[in-house]
Amino acid sequence: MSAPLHLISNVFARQHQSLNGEWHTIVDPYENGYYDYRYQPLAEPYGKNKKPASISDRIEYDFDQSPTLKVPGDWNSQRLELALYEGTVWYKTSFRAQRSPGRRQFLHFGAANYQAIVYVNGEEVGRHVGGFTPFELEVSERLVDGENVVIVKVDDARHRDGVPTVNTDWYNFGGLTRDVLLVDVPRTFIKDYFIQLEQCSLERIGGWVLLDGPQAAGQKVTLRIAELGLRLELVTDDKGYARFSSGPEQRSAPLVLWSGGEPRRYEVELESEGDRVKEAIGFRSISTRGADLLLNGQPIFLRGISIHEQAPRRPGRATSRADALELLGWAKELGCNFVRLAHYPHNEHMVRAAEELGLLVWSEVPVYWTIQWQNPETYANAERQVTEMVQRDKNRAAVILWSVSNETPIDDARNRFLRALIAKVRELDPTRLLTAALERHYSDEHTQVVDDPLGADLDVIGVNQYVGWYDGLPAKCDSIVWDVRYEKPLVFSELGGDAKAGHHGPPEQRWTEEYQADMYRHQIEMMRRIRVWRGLSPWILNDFQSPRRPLPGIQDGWNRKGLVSDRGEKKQAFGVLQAFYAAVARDPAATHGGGSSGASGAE
Ligand code: GCB
Repeated sequence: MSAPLHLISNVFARQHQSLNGEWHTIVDPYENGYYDYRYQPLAEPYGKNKKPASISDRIEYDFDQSPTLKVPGDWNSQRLELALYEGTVWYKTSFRAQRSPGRRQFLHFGAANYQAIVYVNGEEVGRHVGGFTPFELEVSERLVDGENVVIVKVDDARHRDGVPTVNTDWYNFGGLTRDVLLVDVPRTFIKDYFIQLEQCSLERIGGWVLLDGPQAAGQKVTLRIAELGLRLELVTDDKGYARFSSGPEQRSAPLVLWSGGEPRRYEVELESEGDRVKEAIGFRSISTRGADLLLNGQPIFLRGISIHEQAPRRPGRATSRADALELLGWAKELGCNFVRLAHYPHNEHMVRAAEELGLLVWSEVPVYWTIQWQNPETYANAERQVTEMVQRDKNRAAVILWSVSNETPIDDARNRFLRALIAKVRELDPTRLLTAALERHYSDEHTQVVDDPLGADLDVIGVNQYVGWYDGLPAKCDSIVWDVRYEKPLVFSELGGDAKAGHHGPPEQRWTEEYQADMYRHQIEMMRRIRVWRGLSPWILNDFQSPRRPLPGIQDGWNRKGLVSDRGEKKQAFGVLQAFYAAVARDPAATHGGGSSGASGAE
């Protein structure tokens, strides 16, 4: 087994220099850069004692003459000729640094899609695979006083054995798509911490703090939450961990739990002998009882929406806090208390903004459709991505569900793969619930069965279904009976259909707003008949780019299942779902028709 992976917790709160901005770039479809000292300025590699090793080394590129791309950002939406490019782009920037014996420096990449190789001052410092999770590389020994050069080879070629694999219903945006920082910390520093309510407890705050560096063992660490009058003196073990578990007797003020109605967070302060970090952290519990989902011990119904990391009202990836606030603002307007961040971990701004706004979060990894279940490297890749996802967001009260997969056809190899992944997540984080977006099948013309064997391993059963779109017309919903074989909360993680905003016609006419709205009405009535139904995240908040969607005049490269168009217009179905969510918020019994009891109470 590999050593546990730890990222620097709360990286934006550390002393850092942002490396965001315009980076010089060379587009390199033939991977030429490897032969040219990684496109270093010529003065560098040929410096005093170095000679070019071969003729190919003499190719004379001057990186600083090359055009720039904005970081964070995808290259596809920034330069027309790169719209459909898949391959290597070399990125370069420089920054000034001052070395100090008491400090360490790490390069932090929020994400690079899909593979990255990072060079600092001409030497490789590390690599990363996986397009949606952060990675960090220590560069303390590589930096020089004054000007330093970072070059990153980013390659977004799709691979059959990758996670995701070659076929996805979203755009393969390449590049340094998230923030890049140079983080500066003391030699021994507070690297990581996990501070949440303990599993199933409404009172006990527990977790661990991890120091990293030569003095990590046997150090005193103080944990303070001033507003609760809580102060704990901890001591790290020989691996640098200090574990704790603290009950109400150690606090002088009552704990207000985080919830959608009141997204209360406390300033938690950690102090070691040489370091200090603060973070606003919320405390809530999430659990299940039979088919009920309990937030802080109270039944809750998830009024959700699925969201891709598609920029609002423009092509390209969403990258900023402003994008996150706009997307989540629409979700709030819709009446949501829950968002499914599909189909991969979204940027950190999104999760933090959701937490501030009181939105519960489903977070997932791109184990999507049919990846190579039998391939140990594919598994290692997926496990690493899931680990990085949990590592980054484990202190976010908003995150209640980790999802391990989306629409993966049942077979033994797939079951083994996903069970191993589930076990890994449970080991990393015992406080949250596990789910997956499963498939369902018909046992007869009118009966949909949910009996995927993976359901036994999950806490919440996610199901994707498209009755009324890929599966018949909207009225088909009226005759469907759901046979759900698990006494667990059922969440419809997808349902929906396409409509081009502004395209009108009778409700029977596909691609019109009327059709989509009508389908939502029938869907809602169908779901209200299911006893174990505890939430939904229809597909999807806003139209998103996908090369699988070429229909001229309608799709034009966009999946049109958004309730909001690519230009920010709300379609009729937005209003239908909004009205249902308003009814549920007023009266929790509105989730169920025909006398079955719904979830009540908690926000
Ligand atoms: C699905 C997938 C999602 C697609 C969606 C669609 O089942 O999970 O990624 O985008 O259907 O629009 O077909």
